[in-house]
Parts: sequence; C-alpha cells; structure tokens
Amino acid sequence: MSLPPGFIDELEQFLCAEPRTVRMVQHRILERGRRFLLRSDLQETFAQVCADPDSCELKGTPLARVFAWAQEAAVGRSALCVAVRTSVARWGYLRFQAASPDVTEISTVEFLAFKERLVNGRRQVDEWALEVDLEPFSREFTKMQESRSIGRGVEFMNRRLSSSLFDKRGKGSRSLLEFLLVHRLGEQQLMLCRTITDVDGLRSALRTAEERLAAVPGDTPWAELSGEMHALGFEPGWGCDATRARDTMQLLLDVLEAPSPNALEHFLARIPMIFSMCILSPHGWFGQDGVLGRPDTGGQVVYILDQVRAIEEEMRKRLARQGLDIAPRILVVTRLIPDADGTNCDQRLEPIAGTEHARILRVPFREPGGQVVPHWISRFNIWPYLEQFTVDTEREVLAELHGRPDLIIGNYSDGNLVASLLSQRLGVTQCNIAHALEKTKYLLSDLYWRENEEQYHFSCQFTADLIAMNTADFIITSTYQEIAGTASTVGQYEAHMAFTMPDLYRVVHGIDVFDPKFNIVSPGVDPRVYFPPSDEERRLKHLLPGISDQVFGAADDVSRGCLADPTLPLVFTMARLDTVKNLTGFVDWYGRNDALRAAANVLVVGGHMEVARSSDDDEKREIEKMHRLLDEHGLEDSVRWLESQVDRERNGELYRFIADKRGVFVQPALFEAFGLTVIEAMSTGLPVFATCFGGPQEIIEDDVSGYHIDPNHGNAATERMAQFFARCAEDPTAWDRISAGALARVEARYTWAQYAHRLMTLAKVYGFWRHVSDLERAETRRYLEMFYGLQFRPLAERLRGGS
Ligand code: UDP
Ligand code: LCN
Repeated sequence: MSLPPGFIDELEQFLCAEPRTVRMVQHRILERGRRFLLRSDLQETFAQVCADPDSCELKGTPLARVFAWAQEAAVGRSALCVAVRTSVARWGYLRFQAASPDVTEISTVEFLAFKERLVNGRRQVDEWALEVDLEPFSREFTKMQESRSIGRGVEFMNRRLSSSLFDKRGKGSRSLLEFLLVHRLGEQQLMLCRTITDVDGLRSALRTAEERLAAVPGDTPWAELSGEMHALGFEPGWGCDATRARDTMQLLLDVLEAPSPNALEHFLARIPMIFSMCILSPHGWFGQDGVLGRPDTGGQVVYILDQVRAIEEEMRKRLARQGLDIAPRILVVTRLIPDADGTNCDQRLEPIAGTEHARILRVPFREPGGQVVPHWISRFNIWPYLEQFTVDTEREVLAELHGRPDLIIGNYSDGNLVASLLSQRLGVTQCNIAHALEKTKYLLSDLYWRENEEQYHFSCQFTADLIAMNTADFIITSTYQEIAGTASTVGQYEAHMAFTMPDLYRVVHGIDVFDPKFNIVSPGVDPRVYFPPSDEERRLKHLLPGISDQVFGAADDVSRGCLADPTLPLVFTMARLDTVKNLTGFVDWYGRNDALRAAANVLVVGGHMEVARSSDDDEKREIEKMHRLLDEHGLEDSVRWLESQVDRERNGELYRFIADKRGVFVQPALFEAFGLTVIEAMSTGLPVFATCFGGPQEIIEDDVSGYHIDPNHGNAATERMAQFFARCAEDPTAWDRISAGALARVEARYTWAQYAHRLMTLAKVYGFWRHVSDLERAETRRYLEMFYGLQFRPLAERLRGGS
C-alpha cells in the first residue's frame, strides 16, 4: 500500500465537494478519445482544467496530488483507473467510478485485469489468467527500504551478511570456513589446507601464522614462506609477500571476531576466486573492426571490448597482489556469422587487442537439424536459436578454458538469457547487464504486444528478461534511473515490477528494485581514444585533413549535402540509424529553426545513403525519411550526412575536430538507455545536448556539464541550441564553461578503472552470497525453470514456425 493513510477519504470528500470540477476532469480525459493515457497526457489534462475559470482552485488539493503522482490512466466506459507512483518505485492504483464521486484503491491484479479488458474488449475479467509472481520466494529475505539505497545493493549485502549471517551462533564463520576450503586452481588448493576443519582451529592457526609473518621482513615473498605456512594450514592466495598475507589474515581475524560490513567486503574482495570469465553477447555484429553503426551493433560492443581490457588488468593486479602468478582468461562469446559481409564475424577465435589473453569466441546459430545459419539475424528474431547456442557455447567454453569459468556475465536480453541457462548448468555466479531493456523504449509495448509481435517478438523478449533478471546473482546498471527512474519517470527495471501482456500472462511481481542484487557500476570511455583537444601531444593530427575533406567535401555515394559556409560551428550527431535514436527527428527540428540554421551547420553520421545497402527494415525506413527531410527543408547546403563511421580512433579525432570549431554534440533519442556517445563527446570537451529520457538525464547536470533536451519538444530543443550559439558568439567563455564541466563530470564518474575495481569486488561478494544461500534460492530457480519450459520455449518455437 503506497498511498498515505487517510488519503482515499480525503480524496473522496474532495470529489463530493467539487462535482463540477470533477466532471470537467472526466470530460477532458474522455475528450482525448484514448483508452490509455500516459503521464504527459495527464499533466496536460490537469493544466487545461487548472486554466479553466469554471474549475475550483486545485492547488494543494488531493486531486492535484493524484495528478502529480499519476503515471498512467486506463479509461473505460464505467470507470477510470489510474496508476499512481507516490515516490520512486512505490505504486498504488485508484479506480474512479464514472459520473460519481466514488473512488477506491484497487490491487495490482485488479488494475492489470482492467487494462486487459480494455485491450481485448471483453466484459469479463479472465479469472484464470496466468499470473507471474516472484514475491513469495523472497519473503524470507530482508529487503532494502529506502529509495536512496537502490543500486547500492552490495553495501546492504555486506550488512546483511555481516549481521544476520554472523549472528546465528557461528553459522557465518562456519560458512566462511567452508567457502575458503572450496577454492582451487587446477590441482592446487588455495587459501586453506583441508587439515583445518573447524573455526576454532582456523582462528588459532591464523594467530600463529600472523605472529610468524610479523617476525620476517615485510617484503619476504610468499614462496619463501610457503613451506612453513603450509605446515600451519595455509595455502597460497593470502598475499604476494609477508606484509600482504599478514594483512589478509588480520582482516579474516577481524571478520571472525566481530564482522563489520567493511572488513567483510575487503576480505572477500581479496579471495582469489576469479581466474576466468565468460562474457555473453550473442546478437549483432560483434567485432573489433568495421562493425560499429551496423544494425544492432553499437555501444554494447564498445562497452564489452573496453570492459574486457579494464577487467583483465584488474584481475591481473588482484591475483598478483595475492601472490598468484596466473594469467586471467576472458572469453567473449558471440555469434559466428558465416556470411560475414567483410567483417571478422566468421572467425571462430580472435584475440582482443590491448589484452594478453582475452579472446572473442564465435559460436554459430544452428537450425534444429544442425545446419549452421549463414546470415545475420536481427536481435528481435534470434530467440529460437538461443537454446542450442547455449549447449554449443557450453561445450566450446569448457574446451577453451579447460574447465568452468568462474563468472558468467550476460549482456542484453539474449546474452542474459544464455547466461541464465549456462550459469544454471555449470553452477557459476551470474551477472547481468541489460544495456537497454526494450520494454520502456516502445509505448505500451506490453499491452499491445500482439500488434508488435510480427516485427519485435516482445513476448519472447520480455519473458527472457523476466527469467534472466530473476536468476542473476547480481545485476549491474549504468545509472540509477535504469533501475528506478527519477522522481517523475519510471525506471527501466521498475517497469518490470507489474505489467500485463493480455491473453499471454500477467506479471504481478516481476522484479523488485529494492532487491540488493542491483548495483550501479557506470561504464567509461577508452582514454586512449577520447581525450580533450588541448592534449595536443596525443592528437592524431595526420587524420585532420582527411576529416576536413569528409566534412566539407562534395556529396558522393557515402555522403550527402555540401556545407556552404564552413566557418560556422557544427552541431554533430552520430548513432545507429534507427527510429529510437531519432537522428531524422533532429534534422526535422533543425530544418524548422531559422535561427539555428543561421548559427550552425549540422553533421549527421549514421546508416547508409542507399536503402539497398541496408539489411535492416527500421534502418531502411530511416534512410528514406532522412532523404525526404533533407529535400523538404532544403538542407543541402547546411546539413552534411555521412554514412556510419566505423574507425574509433578516427572518430575520437572527429569529435575533437568539432570541438576545435567550438561546435556541440546532440543526442536526440526518444529514449537512450545510457548513451556512450554522450560520454565520448563530453570526454573530448564537447558541450552536449542530450535527451532527457534515459541515461543522459543522469550523466549530464543541466547547464553545468551539458544540456537536457526533450525529444517530444523539438522546437524548444533547437531554440536552446540557437540561444547557446548566440551566447557563445557574445561570450566565448560560455562554451569553455560547459566544456570544462563536461570533462570534469566524466573524469569523476565515468572511468573504466573504477568500473573494473567495483565489478570484481561485486563478483566476489555475490559469489560468497550464492554459496551461502544456494539452498534458499532453489525454489526460485525451479519456478523459473518451469516458466522457461512452459512459456519461453513454446513462444520461441512459434517464432521459428513463423506464426
Ligand atoms: N558509433 C560509431 N560509428 C557510428 C555510430 C556509432 O563508432 O557510425 C559508436 C559510438 O561512437 C558509440 C557506439 O557506437 O561508441 C554507440 O553507443 P551508444 O551507447 O551511444 O548507443 P547504442 O548504439 O549502443 O544504442
Ligand atoms: C545500449 C544502448 O542502447 C546504449 O544506451 C548504451 O549506452 C549501450 O548499450 C552500452 O551500454
């Protein structure tokens, strides 16, 4: 129950006292002629009513609070149901009876059932609709309560582990002892010898060992001490030398004495338990060269390649500090595409540049008869292939790593599903990274899933998402808003708490954003590629003439438009050319704003010039639209459109080229889950105007490190840009101020070194949690396996069959 106590009574009194205003609200809502209204529609309705002289004063009334909280309304003939979000992730549902002051609070199920009836036009509620409810499984676990704790799950975990676990009469200490005994590296036992069998024995061995280590010079290598330490019950893994080993032992003694969350995290973070990992990213064109900007191929590829470099470095450092001379192994598993279209996507194994041992391992998709699927497949159509892909991946990964990986990281819905299946089969800790949950990208995608099915197959995707987010041991997100939104917008995970796909199933508790499995670990940019223009020494100046030609040259088969006034600053935008990225939307806004047209040129990078060169339907439509808009607005001499640019180093210099000319970057997406281009542009000192929907809302502090724009109000967005250029023309420090703000923001919050450090610590803490909670979580696992078998598999089969 999220509504304040007594609120319904207050509201009802108000509705009785002000019937005229209430009728006015109802009429305004009905006038919209839609069954479902979103927050923006409801806000507009409220503003209309407030402005009407016949309405009563609404400020401060309970009705005004309903509108302030309202996220969604379902409009029926007999009633209106409103979903209210009283604060982050806290929901309630109200039912207003038509033409009467009756209002009642209804349950989640009633609200979902009401929406279903509106969609399918039936009078009766389906009493027997399949309901997915994961809440009962976590009843035993204490949860976080405060919205500010969301995304800081590991802090809560450490507290939970150190208090409840260790409170139970030595249970925690015994679990820790058992956990320390399981670590091995091939034949080599690590941390503890099997001769240590109880906690008292461990304590006393630790005290003796600590005294011995204090008596030798701190830099004495473990190798010199190993004989003596072995006799006391200790195996390698405590530290590279006497100082480090002693320090680790002291940490463990502290934990056994009176575990503090901090000491526990520090100790767990030192246990050498991750030597190899498997990162799953099946869809798209996963490669190191010539792939960016292709359909389904963008930030996720960049993210993973940068991530691998940073993680390998962190793993190496950690293992060396613990005294283990082992090369960490990372495998990025993706799909092998035989018709590789000039890319490396047909190569089975490819070393990852900038790493010592990381590899891309490509495993083909297969038809049920075993034939390899030769061509690229859109991420929306790959669901039937994933089960066989998992089996094949398991075999290849085990062979490649000579054993199980110690951590499995899934990426996006498909990778996360494969990670779930694989982790289940191998008994390995699972981490999920969503990158972008599709549900929030498309309006009412759950309610109208059937209408979208042919193109997007959301029935498969949302089912996969539910399974994967609930099997994961921990989930990392790039921002807070990805989990729980903002005061006024719904988070991407939050949108999976309760929803319905009529006639398929109804989700009553899909995921709990207060679950401590969520942690914010933001990505960064490759500092070798993205740095400010003032860093003259590192610049690739030999690329500049070519870039200049490309930007200011004449149109050819890979570009369109020829800029008439090259002295103007450039508004640069670059993305995959898909509808949600909204590059065409931006060109349209620009075409309509004379002040901006006079102040700046536009450089668009994305897609192809010709429809025939594209294999993706969405991209084809956008290509046509872009050409149409350039014609309609007569933008030939002020917009330069280049096809997608796949060379990252060159792109780094391209951003700086724009910054040299005191231009800006614009990210106009209808929704952007995170937005790597935003932090890339900021790292090169560009002022960025980015969508207020999604990650950029959190990345940028408005008017400090960039600007937010609302893609639903393009005119206001271009107006803001025009004003910015006008200000900069008068006072060039206006540009410098935002540029400096952008650089400072990225340096403080978005670096791969911080990312890798955090991720490795999380993997260990949640690895321990998995070990101690294995039995308690078996019920959830079995439930999800059933959901997979009974829902996901038939849906995927149906897709294969084309129905
Ligand atoms: N990118 C590129 N060339 C292009 C388009 C995009 O190199 O023509 C890169 C861009 O620099 C960024 C990534 O692709 O590194 C896109 O990531 P982002 O998170 O912005 O969006 P996504 O495509 O993942 O939705
Ligand atoms: C996918 C997206 O759509 C982007 O918003 C992210 O930046 C990218 O993945 C990397 O996480």
